[in-house]
Formats: sequence, structure tokens, C-alpha cells
Amino acid sequence: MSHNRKFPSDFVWGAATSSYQIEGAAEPSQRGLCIWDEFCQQQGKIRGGDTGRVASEHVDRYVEDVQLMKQIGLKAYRFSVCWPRVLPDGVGKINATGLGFYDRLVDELLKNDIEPWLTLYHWDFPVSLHRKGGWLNPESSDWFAEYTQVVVDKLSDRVSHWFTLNEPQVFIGIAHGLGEHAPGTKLSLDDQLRMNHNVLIAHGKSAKIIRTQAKKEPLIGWAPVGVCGIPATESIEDIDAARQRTIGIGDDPIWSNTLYNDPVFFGTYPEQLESKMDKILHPNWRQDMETICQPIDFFGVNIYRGDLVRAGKDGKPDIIPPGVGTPRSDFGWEITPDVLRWGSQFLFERYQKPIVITENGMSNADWVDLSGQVQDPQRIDYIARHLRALHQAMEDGIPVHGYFHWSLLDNFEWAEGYHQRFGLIYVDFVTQERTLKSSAKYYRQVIDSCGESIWAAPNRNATKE
Ligand code: IFM
Repeated sequence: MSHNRKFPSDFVWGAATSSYQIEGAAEPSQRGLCIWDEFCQQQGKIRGGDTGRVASEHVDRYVEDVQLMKQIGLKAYRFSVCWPRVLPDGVGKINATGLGFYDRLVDELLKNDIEPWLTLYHWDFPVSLHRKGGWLNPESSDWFAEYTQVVVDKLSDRVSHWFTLNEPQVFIGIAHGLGEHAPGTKLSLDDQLRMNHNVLIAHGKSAKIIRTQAKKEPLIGWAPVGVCGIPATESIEDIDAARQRTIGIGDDPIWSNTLYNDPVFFGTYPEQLESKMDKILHPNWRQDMETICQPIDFFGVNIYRGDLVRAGKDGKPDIIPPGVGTPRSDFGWEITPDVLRWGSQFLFERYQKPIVITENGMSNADWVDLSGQVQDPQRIDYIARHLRALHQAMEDGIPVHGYFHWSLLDNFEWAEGYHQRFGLIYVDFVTQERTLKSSAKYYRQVIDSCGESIWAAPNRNATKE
């Protein structure tokens, strides 16, 4: 193995979670209601009628969970703060108990040499503000700014890595467009675009507060997710088609990268959408672009799968459907490791910001075997293949600063309830007992070897206790 097959010594090896998916502690004495609490009560919305009321009981077990992170050797942990845990009504009165939880979590992480990477919004929108129109209300950016200020005041003496929002494509498109996530509304495309404009302003106001008010010098990013193309061959035409798939608007702007990232990084909407914005937004919307376009330090890329693309006859990207028997995760998502290479490349080419892979992982049919172990060779293979592809991007000159595996723990997978296990750590949802999966032990080896071990075939024995 040659030395340059290692990742840089300061590469950030992490794992990620989000508040509603793991925290539990959802009683009124603990926090205000979020839209997911209500959505889960609606018949037929969540597979098996599951809810995040208990989830992985992380609020009660965070000390144990940080010890498990340490066992995996994580350098960083990406988590989100639950807005109504901090401000039960979204604005106004602070819940000291709720804020205190994150205070203790951050201390516990730092005590164990794990860097906290904090996301302000991963979908648990306060019900009280939802009743006032949610993200469609033009005041929503001020609500989010107030919340940001509270978190910054409390934690910015110790937290230096910040994300404003996670995956607007999903919390607008799937939640408010398709209605499959909370709050389950089915808005028109125009309303989704109006909502997105407010969301982008919220991002900008929040980033400005972090930048100007943080006690410790902050590094700010955000973490969208969008479609990504993978060239079918390395011909210039196919590469360009895959690039177009990644940075074009396509048929559905809501799933694009550029609808969100062009405003944030350039202060403009993609050209094709400008006249639409003129029609649907308020007359002075261009003045908002300055607020939206704040200096950002890194681009958090959530990336799970990509589309194989070739140059079509009409010059448009031609998506090649997955073949029969294509490898898939338990969720049914195709396993396409090269998406990490090409996604990083195309997004860096356009936005020129260091890339951090802020989510990447797979759900798998994991269980505790007769010897008490959770063997998940598919996930080990997934990690190795995706990190190889990411390394290729770095060899090609793309500045990639870190990788966060999704997820640390098995958790509540939104409309799928507890039916998709994404964790490096198995959670028995009846007893809450945690078991490190073999992939967690493998990831430890990867971290310890600074990535070098991904080039060897995974050694099954080495991942046993
Ligand atoms: O669990 C989700 C996460 O909340 C956002 N990104 C994708 C993950 C897997 O679906």
C-alpha cells in the first residue's frame, strides 16, 4: 500500500444523527411539540404506526452514546438541535432544561475529544409556529434567527462547526410538496418555491448571526441534498451529461442542487427560474438575495446515491435505468459508490467551496446473531467503496475535508418508522440496548489507519470483538 493512499491526517472522520430521529424525551415537560409529533399521530402516515416519542432514547443515554462514539474512534459528531426543545413555542420563552441538554452533550463530546458539528434545523419545526403558517410565513426567517441567537449565545463558546439547515429539498419537496413527511401538506410548485425563498432568507439571517455573534470563530456550512449524475463512461460527453444532471434544473427544480445553492453561494437564482420568481415572489425579492448570500466556509454534501447518465441525442442527460439485480440497500436505493467521486467534483467545480460529506450511508437488514454480534458486511463494503470513490475525487484535486457516516445509531427513519436501520450501532428498540455492528469496528480501523485500510479486502476476523 502506498503512503498517498491515506487520507490527510486532519481529515474529519465522523458520524451523524438528527434530533427527532434519536432523542426521545418528547413529553411536554421536556420540550414543545414539533410537526413530527402531530404527523406521527395521523393514521397511516408512518409505517407500523411508529413515532419518535422514545426513538433511541438519546437524551437519557447520551453519556453512553458518547462512549460508543469514542470506541469507534470518531473525531467529530454531527447532531441537530431540536428547535422546540430550546424554545417550546418556537420563539419567546427559553426552556432551560432543553437547552441544558445540548450544553451537557457538547461538554461530554469535548471531554472525549470529539468535535461537535451542530445543525440548527433537521426538520422538527415547532407546532406553534406551524399554526402561524410555518415556513410560508414571511416572518419565519425572523423566528429562525431568534432561535439561532439563543443557541449561539449558549454554545458558541465551545462549538465552532455550524450548519443552518439540513436538506431543504426534502423538508420542502417531500414534506410540503408530496405530503409524505410532516406536516404532510401538498402545496403547489409555486408555493414550494415561495416557501423556499423564506427558508433561504432564514439560512442567511442565521449564518449572519453565527458569523457575527459566535464567541469562538465559527466555520459555517449548510447541508442540502440533490440529484447527482454519474457518467456512464469517462468520455467528455458523458461526463458533461452527468454534470448537467447534477447542476441543471431538470424537470423538477425542487430536487435540483442549483435552486438552493446558487442563491446561497452566488446570490442569484438559476437563470431559468428568474422570470418565475418575478411572477410568484414579492416585487422586491432581489433585495433579499444579499441576505441569503452570506459567506460560507464549507459545503456540506448529503449524498446517498446517483443516477447513471450518458449524453442523450438531444444533448440532454439521458438517465440509464438500473439493470436487473442492481445491488440495493434495504430501502431499495441503488448502491452507486462513484457518486461520491463525481458529486464532489461537480459541486466543487460550480461552488468552489471545500466539500464535507455530511451524510452517506445505507439501511440494512441487521439483527443480533446467535453469538451476540451484528454482522453487516454489506455496510462494510458500502463504506469501503464509497471512501475509495471519495479518495479518487481528492486525488483529482477536489478539496474534501471530512466524511460523516449516516448514521451513528439505528433510529426513526421518518415515514419508514423503525423499519430502516442506518446505524453503525444497532439499537434494540425494546430494551434500548446498543451493540456495535461489525461496520462500526471496521470504521474504527479505517479511522485508525487514516483511510489506508479501505484498500484491503475487509478482514472479517479483525472486526470481531
Ligand atoms: O435519515 C435521513 C436523514 O434524516 C436525512 N438524510 C437522509 C437520511 C436517510 O434517509
